[in-house]
Amino acid sequence: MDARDKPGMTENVSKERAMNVDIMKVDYSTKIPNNVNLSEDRQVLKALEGWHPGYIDWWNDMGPDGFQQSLVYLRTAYSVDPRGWAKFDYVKMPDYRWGILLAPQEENRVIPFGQHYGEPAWQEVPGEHRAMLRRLIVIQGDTEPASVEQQRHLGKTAPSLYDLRNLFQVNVEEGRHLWAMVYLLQKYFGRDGREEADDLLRRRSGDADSPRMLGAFNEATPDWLSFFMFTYFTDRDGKMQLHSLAQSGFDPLSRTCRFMLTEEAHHMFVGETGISRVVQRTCEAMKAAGISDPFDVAKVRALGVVDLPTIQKKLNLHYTLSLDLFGSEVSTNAANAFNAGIKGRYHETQIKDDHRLQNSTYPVLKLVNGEIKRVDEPALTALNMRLRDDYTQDCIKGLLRWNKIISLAGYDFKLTLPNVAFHRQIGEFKDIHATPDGVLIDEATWNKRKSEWLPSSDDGDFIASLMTPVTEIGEFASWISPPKVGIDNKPGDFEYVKIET
Ligand code: BYC
Repeated sequence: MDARDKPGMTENVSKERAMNVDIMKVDYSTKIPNNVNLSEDRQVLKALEGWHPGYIDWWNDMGPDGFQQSLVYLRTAYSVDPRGWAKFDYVKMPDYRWGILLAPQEENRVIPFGQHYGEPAWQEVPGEHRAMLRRLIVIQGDTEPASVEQQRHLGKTAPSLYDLRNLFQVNVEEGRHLWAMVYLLQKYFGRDGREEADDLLRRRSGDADSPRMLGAFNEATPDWLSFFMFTYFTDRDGKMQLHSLAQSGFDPLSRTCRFMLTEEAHHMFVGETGISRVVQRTCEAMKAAGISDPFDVAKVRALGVVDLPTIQKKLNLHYTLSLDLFGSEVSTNAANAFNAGIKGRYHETQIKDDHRLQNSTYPVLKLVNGEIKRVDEPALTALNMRLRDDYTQDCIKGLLRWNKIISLAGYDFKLTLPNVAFHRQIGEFKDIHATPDGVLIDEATWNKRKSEWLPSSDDGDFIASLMTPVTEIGEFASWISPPKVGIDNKPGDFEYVKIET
């Protein structure tokens, strides 16, 4: 069906879209919108059309629980021009135009790192790196539907229509990111790729027999505070990994990831502003009630807001689950992917070095004689650690904003990132226990004290008790402030989701 047949697609939108078809070649005339000339690529079109019904079945089974017939004010990508690429309109989620959109091809692009440094970027899969490339694309693809599965029940407890809409926006775009990886698998990896694409619809987050591939994507997202933490911390791992893959010598992967990053920014915005709004509301409620001690958890909770120590515990959990997503600090997989020209560093082209890393070192945090120390390792094998360090730097920005809200409210409380040795399941610190300050402790102490640092079941029960849905237009739950600005600059009383009755 043509996009213009969709409800609310105005003539202006169609005209603008037509112009962009010229510039950026986005074709909405096929069932699968795309800017990769799918209508000329019969074999891939057939493979994707064959995969489509399974995707829709997956969406119906594992996508948002309920609300499938509601009209949601969603943005849809109509172009890949960073200056203007999306249009907002009411769409029923199953009618969302999931498409294949690659950033424009850079003329004469060369491989920016590794043993092929300076050679022309590949437009086809290099035979010797096929298996490695496929594995990374499959891992990337696997995370996208996993997050939708993790979040599927959250619509039932949304704190407002604004938040409900943001959840669904994130969900449909993660679905599109799955399409992006499936396109690469089906176009460039033949039969293996088609099988992998089918398996992406078969695995399920948290399933005992067929789980998703990476740890954090099998964890529950039990409530909206977790959702905001996930979109802040785990989507930010997505940002870092997509940046690294956007450097890839395999040009179609690079172009796909570049466009995905455009969409990803909103997901992290949802997380950052979501946590800001929770912190803001808590501080306002404490102030209004004359509470001067933010650690007086019982008194704060009685106000119907989330106390700051519990916010810290949630942060500890989601940050450390996300750190695990970077793999081991010292990794030959990472070195091989870099050498091969498949996966680069964050902002690779802006780094001033030889981009081959044959002789350089990088300081890695390791356990040496029972102490956490920085040890120089070959930079090539330390690439996961380096990316994780870049990630931590990026995470800190949000904490500065949240802490500013707390200090402006007059409270002596600081949210902090825990030490990287705390609560780890992957890498150098997976077999030890440490406090959030990085002090090594034995198992008995860990078991006794862990509920001081990570959400306990009581904390979970309290947060769950706050999660009553608010669906009145312009209203918000007691535990979260309204946003400063609306989506697409809409006013506070805008009906972001027209819930079917
Ligand atoms: N859980 O050498 P190692 C996103 C495995 S998020 C389970 O230490 P490597 C998104 C590893 O696979 C971004 N297994 O690490 C966010 C390997 O297994 P094999 C997703 C793990 O390979 C929110 C073994 O341990 N994209 O987009 O250098 C919403 C030894 O591995 C884990 C990517 O991750 C784990 N946490 O790096 C929606 C990019 N960590 O091969 C979406 C693609 C490691 O021995 N993936 N293992 O069986 C990669 O670049 C790499 O695979 C990793 C691991 C960074 C994940």
